Amino acid sequence: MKHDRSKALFARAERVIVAGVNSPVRAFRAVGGEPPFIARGHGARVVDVDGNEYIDYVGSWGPAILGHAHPEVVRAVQAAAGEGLSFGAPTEREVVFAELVNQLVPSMELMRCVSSGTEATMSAIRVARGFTGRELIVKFEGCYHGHADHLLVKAGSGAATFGEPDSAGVTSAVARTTLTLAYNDVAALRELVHARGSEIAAVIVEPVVGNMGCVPPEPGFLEAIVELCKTHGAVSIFDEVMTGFRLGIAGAQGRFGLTPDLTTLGKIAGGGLPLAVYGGRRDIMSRVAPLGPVYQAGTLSGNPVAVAAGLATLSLLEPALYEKLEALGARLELGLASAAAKAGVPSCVQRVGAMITLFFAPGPIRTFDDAARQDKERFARFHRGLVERGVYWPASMYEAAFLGAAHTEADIDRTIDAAAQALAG
Ligand code: HOZ
Repeated sequence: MKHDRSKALFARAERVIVAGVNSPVRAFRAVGGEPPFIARGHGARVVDVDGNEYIDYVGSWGPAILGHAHPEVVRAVQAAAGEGLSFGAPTEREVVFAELVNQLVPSMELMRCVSSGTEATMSAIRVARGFTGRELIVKFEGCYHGHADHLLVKAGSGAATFGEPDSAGVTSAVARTTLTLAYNDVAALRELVHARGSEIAAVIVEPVVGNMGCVPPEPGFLEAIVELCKTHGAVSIFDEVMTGFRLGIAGAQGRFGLTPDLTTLGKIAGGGLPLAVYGGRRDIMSRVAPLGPVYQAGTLSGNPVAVAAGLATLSLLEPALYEKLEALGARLELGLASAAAKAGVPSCVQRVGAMITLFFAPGPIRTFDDAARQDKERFARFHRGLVERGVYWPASMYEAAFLGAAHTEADIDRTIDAAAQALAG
């Protein structure tokens, strides 16, 4: 595979963009080598500027559930763009979009559109604090909720990838208001909430973690969060930026039959454009300005082109899609597990629906500490082996891979072959 044009672009990029990329894991520093620069994507494939084609399991880190450049989404975006890019005023499509989100995720009685997952989680925390009049928030180690200061504490994703789970630049006063616990540790959660429940504004969680690899909740964990928050007057927040519309049409909360107080959505909700949503209980969301004193605003919030992409995407989601993703996911899970076993690599595969991770450590992986025990070098070799064989896989052992509607059984089988070779190498 030739990468001349990517290499030249990366050299130019490094001179003017931090590490040559606009989001850390894209730099490939955790896996060695340099990132291919993507020229275009169609369906389940991306093509780099040197003409190399890859089966894509990054899927823009989640949004691309329908595959890249889905014609109906592209048409909707083009039509909306032709009518004007941004007005900073309400538009009809925002209403239709919010009504659809409410219909698909009924816990979101009242909501606000923002432009990124970070904004959604940051705003959800603020409204939880404004509603309860309390300061503390509880998060779980290895969960990543965007890069707002109070959420960059024991964070997963790129923060964990580069050994900075507690980012520099976050004041100790802010960090002290975030209490952290191990994911899946119901006993510790119970103990903390019993001791300090009257100070806790919110408990925020990725209902299935994607930002330390794919880590499912154990039975009773999410239930305990919702229940304990209810009992102690705190706000439960399901951060479904990654899981929303991915693990089912009603996200993780639909899959597990739970009703959090607040939910954050992004990625698929925006169909590939910058759009995210936070919302939930009417009494809580009624604290947001101008109904209440919690301020949040944005020039590009509910941007008409982004809403058009989100609306077109959500309108195309149907039960058959999730059945297909489940079947493809099971095929990939089985194939990766048996390839790793044949190669004698200590590992385990964890999957929930269309989110999957091959961990380079024996399972089960239940917590961030488990995920951190992986063989980093082996993962890096595996990643390079996949990319060389035309499989575009997340460049961090802390990021889940994603399947989409455009993947085929033949893609999965090719990926398993590539993985078997990469694991043997
Ligand atoms: N933190 C994002 C995934 N969990 C990565 C975003 C990106 O690099 O685009």
